Amino acid sequence: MDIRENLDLISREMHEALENVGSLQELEALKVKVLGKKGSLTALLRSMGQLSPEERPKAGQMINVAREELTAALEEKQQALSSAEKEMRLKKEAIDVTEPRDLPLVGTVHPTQLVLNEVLSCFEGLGYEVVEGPEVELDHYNFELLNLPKNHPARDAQDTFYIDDSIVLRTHTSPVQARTMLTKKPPIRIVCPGRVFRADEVDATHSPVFHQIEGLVIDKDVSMGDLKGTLDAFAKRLYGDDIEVRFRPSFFPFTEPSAEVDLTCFNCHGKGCKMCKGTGWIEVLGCGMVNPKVLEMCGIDSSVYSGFAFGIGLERITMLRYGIKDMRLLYEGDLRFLRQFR
Ligand code: 2NL
Repeated sequence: MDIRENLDLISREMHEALENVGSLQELEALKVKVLGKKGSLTALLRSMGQLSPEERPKAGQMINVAREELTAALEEKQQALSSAEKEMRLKKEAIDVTEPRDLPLVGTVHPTQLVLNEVLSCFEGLGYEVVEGPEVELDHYNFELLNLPKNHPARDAQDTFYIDDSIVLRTHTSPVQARTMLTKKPPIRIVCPGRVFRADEVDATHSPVFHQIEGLVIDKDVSMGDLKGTLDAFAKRLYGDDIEVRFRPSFFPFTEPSAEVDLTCFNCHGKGCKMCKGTGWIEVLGCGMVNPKVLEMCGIDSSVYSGFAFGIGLERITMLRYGIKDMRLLYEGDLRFLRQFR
């Protein structure tokens, strides 16, 4: 067989084999079989030594042309295979962005925080500043400056968590106001929200940890009328324009006179229902004119200045606002409860 026939045979065989090659691996094997060191075309090239010197250039040229043609065919197949493989991989890895999925978990604002935000923005609108202070307090700020002398029942160990003789967990946020009076000159208009602690049992209306918002205004000529007008604005802003406030005389050591404040029952609007126990009124806070003794102990001249103060139980007004019957729901973190406040 001469070179021409051999080349045609090798070429035909390779083209046939190429048709059936299905992977890059198979293609590589075919390449080795034809063009490799022991490949058929390489063998043909080696056999040229048996030809006469006159025949060699022609044969060499033919083999080279064939080699180029076969290499190009292999190359072309390789391109086709690798782009097919890439396409397959892309198809397999494609993400269907329209596929339905579980909704992401989104948190909600706690009802106590919702009500706190409302109360704070109401008082901020009236020109008050929000002030916070430490939860662990000196007896001096928590009791002494507020006219709660050493033998007062509110200081009994059963109500107060003592850290030691002179340090307590604050039982109200009043020490924040006392600290402000000691460091700032009047006029003072502040609201002090925060956690407070009392050695109480846990039940539907009590918790040893709860939240208060206290307010304090000190200026010249501050009157009980200013206090009533302020709380009236607060009540209407939070519960609606048809809500009224009612003062009942009361007693606190840090205010004189003192009052407990009722609002028109927002459930029955004054008609009388289960929520207000038939009275048409709901008690929401305590207040009064700051006791001159307290002003003096906090460095404010009570012959020049007067002031009012009030204390709101945040959990209580939150429960009233949303009709929550058991305070424990506010602390337990049950998602079925919390998710209702979207
Ligand atoms: C209540 C009663 C009240 C105050 C808190 C206060 C603070 C200073 C001076 C005078 Cl620094 N008073 N705070 C006054 C009256 C009542 O809270 O039953 N809260 C739930």
